[in-house]
Amino acid sequence: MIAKSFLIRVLLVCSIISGFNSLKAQNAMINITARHCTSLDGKWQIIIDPTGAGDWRQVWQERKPEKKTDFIEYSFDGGPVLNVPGDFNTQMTELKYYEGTVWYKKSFNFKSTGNKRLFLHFGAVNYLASVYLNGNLIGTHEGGFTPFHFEITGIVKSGVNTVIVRVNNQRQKDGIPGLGYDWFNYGGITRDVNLVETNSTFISDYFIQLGKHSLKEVNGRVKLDGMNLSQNITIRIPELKVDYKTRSDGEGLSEIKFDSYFKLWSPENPKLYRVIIQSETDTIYDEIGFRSISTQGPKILLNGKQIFLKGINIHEENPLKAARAYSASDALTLLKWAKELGCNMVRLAHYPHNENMIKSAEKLGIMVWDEIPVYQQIEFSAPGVSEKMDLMMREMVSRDKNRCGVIIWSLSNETNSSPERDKALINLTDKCRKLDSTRLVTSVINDESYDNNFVNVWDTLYRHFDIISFNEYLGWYVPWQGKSTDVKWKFISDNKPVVITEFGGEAVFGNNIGPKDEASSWREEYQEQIYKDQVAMFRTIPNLSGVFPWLLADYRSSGRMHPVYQKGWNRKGLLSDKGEKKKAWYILKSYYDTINNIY
Ligand code: GCB
Repeated sequence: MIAKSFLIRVLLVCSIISGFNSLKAQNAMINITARHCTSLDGKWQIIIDPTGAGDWRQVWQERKPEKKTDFIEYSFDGGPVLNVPGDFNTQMTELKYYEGTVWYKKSFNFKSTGNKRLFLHFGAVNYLASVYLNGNLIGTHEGGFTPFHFEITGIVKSGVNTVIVRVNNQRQKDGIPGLGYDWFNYGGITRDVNLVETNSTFISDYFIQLGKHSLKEVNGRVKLDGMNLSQNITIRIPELKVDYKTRSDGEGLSEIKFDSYFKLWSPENPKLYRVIIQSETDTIYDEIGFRSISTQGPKILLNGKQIFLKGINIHEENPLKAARAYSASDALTLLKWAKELGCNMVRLAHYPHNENMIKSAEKLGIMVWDEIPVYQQIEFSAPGVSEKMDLMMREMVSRDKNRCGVIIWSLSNETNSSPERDKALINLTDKCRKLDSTRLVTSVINDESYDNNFVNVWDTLYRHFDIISFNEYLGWYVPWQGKSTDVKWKFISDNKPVVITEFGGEAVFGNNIGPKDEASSWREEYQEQIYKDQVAMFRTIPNLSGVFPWLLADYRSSGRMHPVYQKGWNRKGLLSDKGEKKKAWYILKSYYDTINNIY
């Protein structure tokens, strides 16, 4: 008896696992802002499942007792509810540090409106998602920070439908990120859920941006999905009197190429145009900006003119709420701070943030560094890892490629040097360039050496990237070996722009106990001195084209365990968790105020 029930459980778990291989999310772009959507945000019922019992009890069947002798050892009814979007950890005290499975349930009413198609779209679920509709698995997705959807045309029924999602945020050795990372592992359905309705043939993808090195030629594409693939396609920009016409081929693909005199997007003039993309069976409205981004030897050029990236790193967390940031108002809280600091760019570390961040940054004139969570200890040679990296890159590019504010795709951060890593990242970089040849592509590395006040940025991987982007913690993890103004540098190439993507140190706002010049006092003065030294050092770096301090605000990270100073927070913020400005804030701000870009 025991053996039999064990076997049934094994079979069930196997069928769930094999589901992961066969029902992957469709990752073509569906631009939900431009479409007829029904939001499934709001209260979802949940079951917390720390042991995974829900898998073999088949929670997705949502069985109810039928006979007097029946009892079912789970139920959504009578249980807790959580808000979607939002992380689960900060919504219930018992989930504070939870890393495991939570089952989510939501019912919706559906009334068929003829010959339409319907998609179930998730902005992001951290980390594994298995999605069931009316008791059947419709698909799975791995990766916590990018959107995915499943078509449910024909499976959705008239009347009440039920979606159940198994969400699991357990760290995976072969996951992306892997087991260790320095941010809080917020789990759950963290971004919006929508039902997206389309016509039977619809515009499934479009890319409308200036071609590389051009200030007036749009070079893009439109893709249709459905049965009626060969159609007349029109791109209109009423403000510019653009009315471009073409036709899609038998595969539903059309190349887009036209000229216009654009007011180019820049931090000083973040101009967006209303663009209408039309086929015979579909119309999409978007707000699109036009700019060019390129490098010329050691310079970064925005619209053909040299620009210095006055950056700041940001995690997707609202420190004032100590929770995952997801809303437009969370985005504005963070981005207005960046603006106040004098930044023209944000590095959205270390994973694609929600679309509110990208869109608000673009409107505020802030350039964006978009990154996938290929972070530190990734198992590059483990089966499936390359495919996961590839998928995340595609999902990021697919979602953000029409956002001109995004100027850099970053494909990894601080991975350990090895032949497997090099092969995987070179491959990924090539694939990314094939998808989008218009932006800069890089990876962040920190394996430079530092001896006798001499920094050697040697990694040959940089040869494959558009910029040399590296992290250095001189004055914090690595003590200075001489005067900051005397640091000497050697780079693997003298003909590429150099960008420092992280530097900084920790300090507790308002702490005034202990010597000012000792790191272990966690005083603001120590962090302030790091910033003074770093700013002085920047003048020694040839081809420096931008800096990104680590980071805007203190953020939660369970590995930061000092009981007095950290309390589960990484304190390298220029702002405290209450939004108070530390002394180092003013050092950076006055440095940025002295840099006058033409823009
Ligand atoms: C780094 C990582 C960043 C960390 C930071 C730190 O190099 O890229 O994710 O959080 O250092 O605070 O140590």
